[in-house]
Amino acid sequence: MAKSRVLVVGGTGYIGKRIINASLAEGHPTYVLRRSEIGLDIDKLQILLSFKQKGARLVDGSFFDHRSLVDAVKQVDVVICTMSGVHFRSHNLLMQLKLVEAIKEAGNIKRFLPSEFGVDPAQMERALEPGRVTFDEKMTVRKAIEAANIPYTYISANCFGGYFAGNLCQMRTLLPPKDKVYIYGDGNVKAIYMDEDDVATYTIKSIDDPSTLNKTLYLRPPENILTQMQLVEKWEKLTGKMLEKISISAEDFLSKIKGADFVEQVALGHFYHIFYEGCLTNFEIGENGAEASELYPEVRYTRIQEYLKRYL
Ligand code: NDP
Ligand code: GO6
Repeated sequence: MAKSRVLVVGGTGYIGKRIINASLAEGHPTYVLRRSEIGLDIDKLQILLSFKQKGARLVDGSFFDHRSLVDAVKQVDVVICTMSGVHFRSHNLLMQLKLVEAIKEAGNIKRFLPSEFGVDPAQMERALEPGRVTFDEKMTVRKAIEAANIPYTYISANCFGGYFAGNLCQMRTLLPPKDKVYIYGDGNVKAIYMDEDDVATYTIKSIDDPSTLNKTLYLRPPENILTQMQLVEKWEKLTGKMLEKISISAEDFLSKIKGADFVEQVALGHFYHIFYEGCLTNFEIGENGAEASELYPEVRYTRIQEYLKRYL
C-alpha cells in the first residue's frame, strides 16, 4: 500500500514539529501549511525551511482564505492539526472549524486528526471553569467533524513529559525543584507521562490503521502510568538526593484559581483534574477507543526514568 500523504497544520508548534519529523521518518509524503500570517516571524519561517530541507513540501495558505485551505487539503489523504490550545485568551481551537469546512468541501480526506493530544475532552463534561474551555472547544470541533462524516482519529496523549514530568508536576516551572517538592494531596493518584516524540510516533502509526478509524487512541504505555510520588521517587534515585515533600490539599489548591491570570487558571483546573481527580486513569477504554502501546508494541517508548535523565 502506498504511504498516505499527510498535511500538518500548525507544524511549527511544540507537538507539530515532532509530528512532521515522525511523518517524514515513516516515509509519508509530508506537507506543511505555511500560513501567510507568519509575516516577519523569522524563526517560524526558518523552521518551515528546515522541514523543506528534510523533504517536506510547504503549502501556502491561510485560515482567512477558504479556497487556500480546500486546495491544500485536496493535495493529501490525511490532515493532522496541531494548533495551539490556550496560551492567551483567544479561541484558537475553534479556528479548526474552518479546516473542517474545507475538508468537508474537498471530500477526499481519508483521516482527520484534530488538535487534541491531551486529556480526553469526552471525559470532562464536569470540568472546572475556565479550564474547561479547552475541552468544550475540542468537543465542538468533534461534533462538526462527526456531523460532516469526516473519518477521524482523536489522540489522547495524556501528559507531555516537558510540561509535567521534567518539573515533577510543579506548576510555573519546567525544571525539577532542587529542595522541596509540592505534592498534590497524598500524591497517590495515577497520571500518564509521555515523551513528546513518542506521541508523534504513535500518532503517525495510527493514520493508516483501520483499527483507529473513528476512534480515540489513548496513549497509555503501562510503565509510564505513575503516581506523583512514584515520579518523584524516580528523580530522587537519579539524583541521589531526597526532596522535602509538602502536601497541598485539594481545597488549598483550588483556592489559587481566584486571582490567577487566565493561562494559570486554565492550568490549575487541568492539574486539579489530573492530580486530584485522576481524570487520565479513572475510566476504562471503551468500544470507541484503543490503546497505543497494545496496537503498536513494536514502538520502544521512552520510559520516564530515561526521560528524566535529560534534566540531570
Ligand atoms: P503551540 O502553542 O506550539 O502552537 C501550535 C501551532 O498553532 C503554531 O505553531 C501555529 O501554527 C498555530 N497557531 C497558533 N495560533 C494560531 C492562530 N491564531 N491561527 C492559526 N494558527 C495558529 O501548540 P502545542 O503544540 O502546544 O499544542 C497542540 C495541542 O496539544 C493542543 O490541542 C493542546 O491542547 C495540546 N497540548 C497538550 C499537552 C499535554 O500535556 N498533553 C501540552 C500542551 C499542549 P503555525 O505553525 O502554522 O504557525
Ligand atoms: C497543557 C501549563 C503548565 C500551564 C493537557 C501553566 C491541554 C491538555 C494533559 O499549555 O493547562 O506549569 O492534558 O504554569 O489536554 C499548559 C496546559 C501547561 C500548557 C495545561 C495541557 C495539557 C493542555 C504550567 C503552567 C508547568
